[in-house]
Amino acid sequence: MAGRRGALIVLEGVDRAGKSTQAGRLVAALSAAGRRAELLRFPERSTEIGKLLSSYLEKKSEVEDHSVHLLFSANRWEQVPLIKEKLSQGVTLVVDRYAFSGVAFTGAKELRLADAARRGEFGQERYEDRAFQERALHCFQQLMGDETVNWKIVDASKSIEDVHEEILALSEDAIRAAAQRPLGELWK
Ligand code: NYM
Ligand code: MG
Repeated sequence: MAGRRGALIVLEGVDRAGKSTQAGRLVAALSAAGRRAELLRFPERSTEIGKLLSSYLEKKSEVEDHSVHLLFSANRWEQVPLIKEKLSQGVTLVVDRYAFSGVAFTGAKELRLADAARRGEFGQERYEDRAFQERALHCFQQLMGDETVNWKIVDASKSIEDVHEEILALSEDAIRAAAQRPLGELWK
């Protein structure tokens, strides 16, 4: 149908939850079903701001906490014209992290919980330890109280295939619902 806008589908969660795997699977499945769907991710490391963020995350540089928070935000703002254009053209965007990660990961720095020494199977980047991730999860749980955001909670401990089927069904609903509503504003 002409004039139908795309849906903005954001996958959020702590590191190692499987978001990137699921985002890729979702775009492939939507495309196979004849939907126009594209993948975005934040941080988008390819831009100049993204390169600063990548270096910070890889612990190759230090950036003051407030300043790096704003760089993450700027990294989203620089993609907003593209996001709006795609959505209004009817392309559904599957986004691997968005502003909620921005709040949760900065918020995790401000929570002073006891640091657990145990390490899980995280990578080597900044923030990738169990104690930090637990604080980020706590922040995500608080953000899910925001009723202006249409949150759907998916249990990421199930198999890749089961999680995929669940996300795909939720996304089909979201795409249908989005087509009935004009583009709004989401915080960045
Ligand atoms: N991250 C991501 C932030 O701290 N703030 C943000 O605004 C965003 C979008 O970047 N540990 C953190 C969360 C992740 C890290 O993300 C890198 P990824 O998805 O592993 O590339
Ligand atoms: Mg990561």
